[in-house]
Amino acid sequence: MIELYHTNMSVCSQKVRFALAEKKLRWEDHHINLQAGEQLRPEYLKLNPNAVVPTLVDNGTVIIESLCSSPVDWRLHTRAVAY
Ligand SMILES: N[C@@H](CCC(=O)N[C@@H](CS)C(=O)NCC(=O)O)C(=O)O
Repeated sequence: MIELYHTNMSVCSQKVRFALAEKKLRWEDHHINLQAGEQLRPEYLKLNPNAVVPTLVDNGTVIIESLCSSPVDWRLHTRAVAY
């Protein structure tokens, strides 16, 4: 299951939503309210220590850079980075 932590008024988040829509992938929505400082909550910082959105979690693999999830298949990319 893909989970996306994002916010509406974020171009970085929008790029990932576009990629997910393009790939016709279903995802679980976790809205982060930046104005309320939700990106600074300890549980979110465990996922993304940079305290920014988006954060994509794909079956336990955490991706915190939007560029890694839009132009390429992040599953392949993650494997490429790992080696
Ligand atoms: N390089 C990161 C940058 C992410 C980023 O800067 N996100 C902004 C929104 S577009 C953010 O979360 N800002 C939170 C803040 O400034 O507190 C990416 O592309 O994923």
